[in-house]
Amino acid sequence: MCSIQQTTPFEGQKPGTSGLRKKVKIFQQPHYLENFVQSVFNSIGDIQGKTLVVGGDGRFFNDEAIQIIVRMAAANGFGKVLIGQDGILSTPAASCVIRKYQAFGGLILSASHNPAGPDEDFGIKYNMSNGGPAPEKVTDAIYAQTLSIQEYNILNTPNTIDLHQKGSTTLGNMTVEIIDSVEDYAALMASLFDFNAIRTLLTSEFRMCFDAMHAVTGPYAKAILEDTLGAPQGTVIHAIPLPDFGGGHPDPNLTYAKELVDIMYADDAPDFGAASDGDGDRNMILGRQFFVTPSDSLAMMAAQAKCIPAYQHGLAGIARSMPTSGAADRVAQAQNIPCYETPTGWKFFGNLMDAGKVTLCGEESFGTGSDHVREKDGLWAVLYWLNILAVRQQSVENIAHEHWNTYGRNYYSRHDYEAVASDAAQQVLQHVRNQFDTLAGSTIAGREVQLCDDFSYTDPIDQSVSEHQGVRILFKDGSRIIFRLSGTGTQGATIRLYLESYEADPSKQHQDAQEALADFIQAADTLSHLSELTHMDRPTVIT
Ligand code: VG1
Ligand code: CO
Repeated sequence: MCSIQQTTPFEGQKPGTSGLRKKVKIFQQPHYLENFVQSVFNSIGDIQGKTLVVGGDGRFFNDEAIQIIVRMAAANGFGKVLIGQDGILSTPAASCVIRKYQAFGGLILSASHNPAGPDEDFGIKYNMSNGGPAPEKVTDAIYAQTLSIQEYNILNTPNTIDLHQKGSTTLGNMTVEIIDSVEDYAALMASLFDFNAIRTLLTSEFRMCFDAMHAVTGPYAKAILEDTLGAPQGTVIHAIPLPDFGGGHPDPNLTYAKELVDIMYADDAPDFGAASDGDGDRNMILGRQFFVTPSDSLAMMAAQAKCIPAYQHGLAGIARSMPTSGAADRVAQAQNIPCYETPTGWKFFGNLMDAGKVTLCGEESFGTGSDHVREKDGLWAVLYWLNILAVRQQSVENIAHEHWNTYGRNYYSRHDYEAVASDAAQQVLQHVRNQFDTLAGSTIAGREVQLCDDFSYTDPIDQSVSEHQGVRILFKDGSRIIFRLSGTGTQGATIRLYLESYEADPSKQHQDAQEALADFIQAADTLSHLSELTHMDRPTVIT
């Protein structure tokens, strides 16, 4: 029944910031997915008899991909495959399941916040036995395999697995177990937070709205917020996962989660609003007519850790991705704990968490998480905020204002220029690099430049080095302008421009971020020639 299929390599199967993401049409080519999966299996050590977790965000092509992966897992000698019911596992739930059942690893099928459907995106990534995304040395090995692959193993059977029926079956010599997608994750959440306090809050006058954006978090949010914690039915909107996410763009930011933003800025707005992305690992936090910048959210969560049962004894340390603002660093300093700065992508946090060096991690891109799993976790962040609100009995806005008053405010914004021609995007970064020498010591928008560099990171645990992780202009007062190319897009290039300026004076902490950063925004364009080189006079998305 086991067959060896001849194949030839495909170009471009290089995992990016978070796995391999391509248009569905590319993944549907004969042998394309198979080549990548076999390359993973060839790169991760002895898999004989081991357990593999498989699940995805339910997007178009999810189920077909799972059927192929299961037949390949059986033919390659895995002993068992654990699959979320209906093929669904949010990214943090997959991480939870890998850890809980001590699986060898997992394949997560998602292109996260990218749109879904026959003409949109699909993605796949491999997570290790710690539940976290494979580090670069593994993704490099996978890529090398994709360039030389000649054959793959697949079970030659007309049988398909019923993904809906919970329980165990066999395929060849392998056990296939369909597990509840929500149960293990919900149990983990209950072990971290004060569910009684949150239930009291959610059954009081307090009102919240959670937008699942027709993506994977719907069933999780309904089960936990409505069924377990007593929030009224209807608290979770767009709760049913759809293969095309309802035609939307499941990216929880001010542009793509517009419906929620409108609800939260209306006169009768609820007290708390939140949204998650396609695969459930991102979160956006809103108070009534108030938006919490993700970098601030990380800092505020760290500052309030003692409110939360799981973190009441304090944090070992904090880690943030390089473009994330320095707000968390100030909290770490006050708590006398270390703060690490890593390249963009959750895979860089795994070693630090495994070594017990950090408890909380965050990215400016609406990602926050802790060592409870090895992925960022959208619903976890929402429960964390709810637990804070239940204990503090203050509004989100109040908590933010108090925080700024204590630590100062890091004004922050990210401007994305999407689907730019790749060579123009490279030119923008190169143009900035060419000025490194003259910029250092000069004054931009009234501030003195301390240093310019191409960010490079040496992992403190395994000493691996990652270079070219973003072009930085660092100012003496802690302000920063950063240019970076996205590693998750599937069309041309996306330039991300990150802007940050620190304000210690409480009387100046209540401006609109775009206004407070206006001179920086202008200066960034002048020195990079961004709008001229890309022919774009404004960003696609501003957060
Ligand atoms: C983006 C974000 C990054 C995040 C990554 C995966 O990457 O900037 O912080 O880790 O997406 O998130 P990039 O390379 O496009 O900037 V997810 O929720 O798409 O898995
Ligand atoms: Co995501």
